[in-house]
Amino acid sequence: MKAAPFSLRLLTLLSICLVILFSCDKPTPKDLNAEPLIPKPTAVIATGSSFGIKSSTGLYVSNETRAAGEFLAGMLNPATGFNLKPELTDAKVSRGILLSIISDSELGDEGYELNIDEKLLELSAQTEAGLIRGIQTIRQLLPPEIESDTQVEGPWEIASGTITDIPEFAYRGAMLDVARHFFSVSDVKQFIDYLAFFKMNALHLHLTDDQGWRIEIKSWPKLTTHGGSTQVGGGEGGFYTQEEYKEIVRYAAERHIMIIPEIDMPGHTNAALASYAELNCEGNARELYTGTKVGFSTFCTHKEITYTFIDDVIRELSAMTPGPYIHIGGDESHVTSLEDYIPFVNRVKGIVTAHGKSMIGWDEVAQADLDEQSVVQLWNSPDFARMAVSKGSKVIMSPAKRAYLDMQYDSTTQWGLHWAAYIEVDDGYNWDPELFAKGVDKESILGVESPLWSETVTNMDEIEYMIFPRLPGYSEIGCSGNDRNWEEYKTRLARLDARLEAMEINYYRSARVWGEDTRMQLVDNK
Ligand code: IFG
Repeated sequence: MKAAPFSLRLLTLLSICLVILFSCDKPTPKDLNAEPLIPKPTAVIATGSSFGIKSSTGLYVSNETRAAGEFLAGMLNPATGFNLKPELTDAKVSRGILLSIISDSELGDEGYELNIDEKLLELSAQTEAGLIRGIQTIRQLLPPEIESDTQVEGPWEIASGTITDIPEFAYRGAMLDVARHFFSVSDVKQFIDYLAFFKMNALHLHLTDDQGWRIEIKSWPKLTTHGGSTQVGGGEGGFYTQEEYKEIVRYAAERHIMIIPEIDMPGHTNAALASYAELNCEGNARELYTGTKVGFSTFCTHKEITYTFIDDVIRELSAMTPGPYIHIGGDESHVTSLEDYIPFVNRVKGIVTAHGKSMIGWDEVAQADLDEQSVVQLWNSPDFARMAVSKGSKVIMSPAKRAYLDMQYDSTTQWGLHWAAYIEVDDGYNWDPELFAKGVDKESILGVESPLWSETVTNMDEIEYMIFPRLPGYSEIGCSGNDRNWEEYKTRLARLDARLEAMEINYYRSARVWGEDTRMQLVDNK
């Protein structure tokens, strides 16, 4: 058969190249409303197309948004293999990624707006914190492969449309008990990363208890050299030097997460009482304790040295804690008489405010003289929470039977306790902070915190098992208030599994979320 003339073959070849060229550049249609974002944003409008991030994509910032730009580039570059760098510009940007600070009082301190079309992805907020929250949404809008530390194939496409997102509660946190079992700085940083992913803004570190004192206090060194030398079960324990604590604070601040250090007192103080004989009423140092009982220890509230000690501790801690709060514990002081407990808390509150901080305490502290600066953390007694509200204090909602991450999912869970309740994933989600305690209404609620106590939790795998998949639900409660329902949320949570697996998270594959059958399927697929 006669070959087609050269010009026709050339024309055919050219048109094929053009088709390929344009088709690979044609943005993939995507539905922003179908993305399984957690927490659910306040408002999402999908426009059906997508924005593709490429090695050539410009990342444009101002002086105010440069740090957020660095953070975004740091999040994108490892998996994409791109070398995105924030570029200062005050020119009008019509293509690429643009981070802007705008004034829009609607957005408040942490709200943001994402405007995404085929050419431009613009993230705007009033503050850097708002930009950081929006960057977590960009992360969630990218495929799970974005979590890889090493380069993987793209494409890296983000569904187009607009997202406006304003968190409901000002305080959205979790607590890590590093006293019963000690966790390394890198474990704490990993925990912070998980909080940041879900737009939480507070990490409460339970630094001291009967079993361990975990923060170096230079004026009382034996607190850590002796009091930090063991833990539940008798292991070697550990502690954070002040430099290590400052590194944790820095790492958290980069993600706009405030650190709230807790020195639990007058109860839960055996580690300090074992370190310094003079802190004990009878003047003898106690033995170190590696069990899991509570309520058997107390500072000597009658001795002046106790308050000198507390002042030294709060002074050193406040100096390296930029956040507004110091948590003074106050829980389960079963061997401190109420007539001693109340003046003790009042005096410690005075010490905390003298060092420029506001006091948070577990709900028992509501029995003392509070003010509108003080914050009470409801864990066990709605009555105490109502007492706090009557004294003008705000309340952080951490009801043990709904929000304690150390509660077992059910009777078969290998780790955790169940004195308050078994908390399956839906139990942890199906409650409203503003309806939980009568008389503790929305305007009295500062926010929500889910504590992880570590009597039975010893490493990151076990931490992950207990917090995933419940932590995402607490972030949604904190961000979305009561505009939620389990049946809808469950479908988004179920789709988080690919992301959790990409992050190599050891999560509990709850049948409440993934059902029994898919569980079997998973086994078959392996
Ligand atoms: N209650 C104690 C914690 C811890 C916890 C375990 C509070 C405020 C039980 N106090 O919760 O120290 O032991 O679930």
